[in-house]
Amino acid sequence: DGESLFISDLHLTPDQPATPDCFLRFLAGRARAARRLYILGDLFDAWIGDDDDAPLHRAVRSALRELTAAGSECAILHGNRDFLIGRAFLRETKCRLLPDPCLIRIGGEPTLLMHGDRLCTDDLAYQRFRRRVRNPLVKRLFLWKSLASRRAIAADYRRCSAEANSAKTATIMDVNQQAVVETLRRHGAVRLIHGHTHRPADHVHEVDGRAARRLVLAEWRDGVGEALSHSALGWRRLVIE
Ligand code: OKV
Ligand code: MN
Repeated sequence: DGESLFISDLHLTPDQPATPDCFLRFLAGRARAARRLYILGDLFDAWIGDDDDAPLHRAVRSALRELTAAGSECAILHGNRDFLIGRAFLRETKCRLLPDPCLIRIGGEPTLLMHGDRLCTDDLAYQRFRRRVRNPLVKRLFLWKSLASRRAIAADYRRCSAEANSAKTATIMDVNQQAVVETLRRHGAVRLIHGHTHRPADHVHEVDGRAARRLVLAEWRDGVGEALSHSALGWRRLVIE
């Protein structure tokens, strides 16, 4: 039933134009030949509201609209950075927003899609931040502010986060193994696809005596990306240049 592509962690920003260029070529080419594109979070390095009129955001919105108009489906999950992607963006691009986690069937197998940040349960400071900014009232108050004040607040957050992360160990910033197994068990999934950690790998976990696979997507950087493909040929990782 056609090819499905999975990508995440493009962290698109005008400061590094090679990656948006690569993504726009991907949307006009490889993605258009696919039946469905899944974006598993952090498409953007920052998202402070759908009304952001930066040229990069406009270009990406119209390229996604061209993709869906050409007949490919595009589903998107919120990442930890672009969790404010909202209704106006979805209306304009005709992308579908999926909940995190989201259970789909692919190749007959129950497969769980996540961004991945919810699995990093050892990073208590991040989970606290996550709860605070995802609070519906806090989000609403933020979106009521002018674009200029939202930009200033976001710049502050990024500065603090860079400082905090440099003090954290690699294990704290990876997924918690127990959280992975519990999540797979709770949803009856035999496969989990996520990004966020920037540690691309194929893992096997034992869940109630059965093997479950965890496919971690790579980040896009310096104009090179990765897409995980599922088709009649099975599962493959594609290099996107
Ligand atoms: C996103 C992350 C910056 C991590 C702020 C309420 C509040 C939303 C926000 C501000 C920041 C998103 C929206 C951004 C994620 C960072 C730095 C670290 C680890 C508020 C609602 F509290 F100020 F009112 N934000 N931006 N980080 O720049 O895109 O995920 S962001
Ligand atoms: Mn992330």
